[in-house]
Parts: sequence; structure tokens; C-alpha cells
Amino acid sequence: MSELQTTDPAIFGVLQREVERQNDGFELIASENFVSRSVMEATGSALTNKYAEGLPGKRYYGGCQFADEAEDLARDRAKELFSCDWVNVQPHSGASANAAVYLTLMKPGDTFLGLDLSHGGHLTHGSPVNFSGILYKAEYYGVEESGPNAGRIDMDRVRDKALAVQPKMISIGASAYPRDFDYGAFRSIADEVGAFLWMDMAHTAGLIAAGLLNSPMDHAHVVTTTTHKTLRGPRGGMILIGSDSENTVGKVAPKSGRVKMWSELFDSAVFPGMQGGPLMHVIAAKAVSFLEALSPDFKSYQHAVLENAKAMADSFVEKGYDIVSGGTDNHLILVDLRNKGLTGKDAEIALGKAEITVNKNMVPFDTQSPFVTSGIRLGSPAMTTRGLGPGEFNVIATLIDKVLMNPNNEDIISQVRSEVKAICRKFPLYDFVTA
Ligand code: DSN
Repeated sequence: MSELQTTDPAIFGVLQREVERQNDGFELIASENFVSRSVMEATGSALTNKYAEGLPGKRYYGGCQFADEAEDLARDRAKELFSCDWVNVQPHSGASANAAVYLTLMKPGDTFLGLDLSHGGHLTHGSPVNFSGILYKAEYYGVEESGPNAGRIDMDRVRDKALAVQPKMISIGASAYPRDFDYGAFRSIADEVGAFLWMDMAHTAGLIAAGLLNSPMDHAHVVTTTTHKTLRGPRGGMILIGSDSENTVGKVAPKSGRVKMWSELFDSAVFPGMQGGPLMHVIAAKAVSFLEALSPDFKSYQHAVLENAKAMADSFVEKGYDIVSGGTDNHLILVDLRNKGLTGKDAEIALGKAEITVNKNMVPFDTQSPFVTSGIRLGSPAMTTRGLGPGEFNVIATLIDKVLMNPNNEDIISQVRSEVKAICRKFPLYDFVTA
């Protein structure tokens, strides 16, 4: 019996019910995944007790020798995984990593250019309700509304916009964009207007690590990511720089007059700029997940993520659904429900009753509010981790269709729920509550 079960049965019960929810349902939220028991063990370790402000070898606290070892392992493994020269693994989240980028490269009021949130961008890329849109002047590029490139970013338009607004920084990266990016084209535009280029690869980091999508490392001045999406690590963030040549360009330090490298500036932006003590237990877990990601199995897993997302996209197209951009290059699809007469909100609720977890999502040129939306976003990473293949992803699409065509029919929803449970039982997930 776990100690927690005795000391705090209320919280143990919550954890138990959450494990049951994860075990018994289809998890299709594109930004979620299931970590290994090893990652959970490291997250639940004694390193949670340790303060280690600073960096390995240069801390503000004693007793950091083992924290240093964990962070060095995380940094070395991340560098190997992404073939990059520098990394900071301390950001508590993707948003913290992104905040450190703004703090380093921009001054309040400076203009930057990012992908519109309603076209698949991210909150921290200039949404008016986020610090990025409050402190900085956000301009946006988007996807095409119609024509052969409908749902895709047109690089000529990005260039036109960049020439018009002269941004100090251009951001790439998305939370609901099913296509790959042309980093070389973005870099040419950034060079033409004298802007920094920043890629937030949070959603696709695992696919990039496996070499299955284009890598931003040789093009962007700086790259950020979360560690818990396709990368399948603990919740957290990191910042990376691709090559030496970028890193030597720096700022003159006001006091010493020394030219600082970008890596030093990003380090200082994370701590003391944005954060205090790093979460050393999470950093240890990041190291564990990076080791896992360096294995051949991880590459096979990422191949399966792509194959399953494509199978699901094809199934929806066959059933007459409108998939934004007509398909996917990555782990997610965006289903535009307008031709089915359903909102994203209603779809999310109906699917939730059948233990199919998705999130409502704006589609490009949506006329509904962000709380209602016209679409749903579906991702393959979590269910692929459980071992489902293209055949099962076709069945997932069929079951989703059944619910969406009968959103108020409790009998059909209950029948789908039983089928979902039966499939989940064939692909067991967690047989423990606490690691
Ligand atoms: N909230 C994440 C997502 O679901 O895409 C992005 O940070």
C-alpha cells in the first residue's frame, strides 16, 4: 500500500481516479503524452528538496554536486538529441522559456511578427491577453483562406508583412498547425529585415529530434520547446541554440564592456531574469526522457505518430469532414466542423461523454468565439505511446464520427464508451497510481 494512500486518502483518491481516466479513455489532445515510469520516478525524487539557483559548477547554494550531475546529463543529452551547441534546461515551462527569449531579444514596445493564435499560433506569440501581446507590439502572419495553399502559411505573404512592419523578431511555431515549416525561407526574411528568428518547436520537438520533420537548429537564432508533448518528457521547457556562429554574436555587458555570448544572455534571462530556483527533480526527469529519446525505439515511435495521424486524417476526409489544409505533415489534425453543423464546444462535450478527450479549437477565419470555436484538434502522440496503430486510429475516427453524428443520443454514446474502454484494455497503460 502506498504511504500516500494512508496519509492523504483524499489526494490519493484523486490520483487514482485520474489514472483510471487516463487508462480507460482515448487521449487525443495533441499536446499531451504518457511518460514512462522512469520519468515519473525521477519527477517524484528527493531532488524536489534541492535549491540550486545558478548553473552547474556555479551555484548560489551548497550541496549541489548531485544536482549538477543531473543538470549536466540533461544538457549533454539534449545537445546530442538536437545536434546543438547550447541548451538551458531550467525553464519551468514553454511559456517561461519563451518569456526568457523576449527578455533577451526585445525591449517593451518593440515589434515582433508571429503566427496568429486563431490560425494555429500560440498564446505566448503575441496574444493580447498574454504578456507577449501586452508588453510588446505584436503583428501577425496567418494561413491562406482559399486556393491551393488553403490552411497553409504562404511565405510571400510573410515576407510582405515583415517588410511592412519591420519586426525586431520573427517567431515561428504553433499549437495547431498541421504542416511543416520552411525555416530557410523564414531565415531569409529575417535577414532581409534585420530581425531575430525564434522557433518555438514545443509541439513537434519529438518529431524533429527523430529527424522526421525539418530542423530549425541551423536557421533560427534561438529555439524553445516544452519537454512533455511529442518529446514525451516531464512537464517543462528548455532553450537551445543551434550553432557556434550564432552564439558568438552578443551584447556588450554594461559594466565590464565584455561582449557576452547569446547563450550567456539567455542563461541570465532564465535565472535571475525570469525564475528563481530550478526544479531539479524535473530536470533529472528531463535527462531521463532525453536518454529515452536517444534510443532507436523513440525513432520508431515518432514514425508511428506520423503514420497514425495520417491514417486518422484520411479516415476523416473519407467520411466527408473538412480537415484544415487537407491533411497533416505532423502529429495533429484540425477538424473544421462547420459543414457538419456542430461547434467545437458541443463536439468536445459529446466526445467527453464517450471518454474521448479532445479540445475545441479555433479554425482559421473562425466566426465563433474561442470558448465555442468551430473545430476540434486531434493528436496521435498519446495513443501511439499506448501502442495503437493505423487500424485502431481508423476505428478512432469511426467512433468519433458516430458521436458527432449523434451528439445527443445517450444510447449511442454509451455504446461508443464501451468500445473505447474495450480498445483501451487491449493497450494497457499504467498499473500503478504513484511511481
Ligand atoms: N497549451 C498547449 C497546447 O495545448 O497546445 C500549448 O502550450
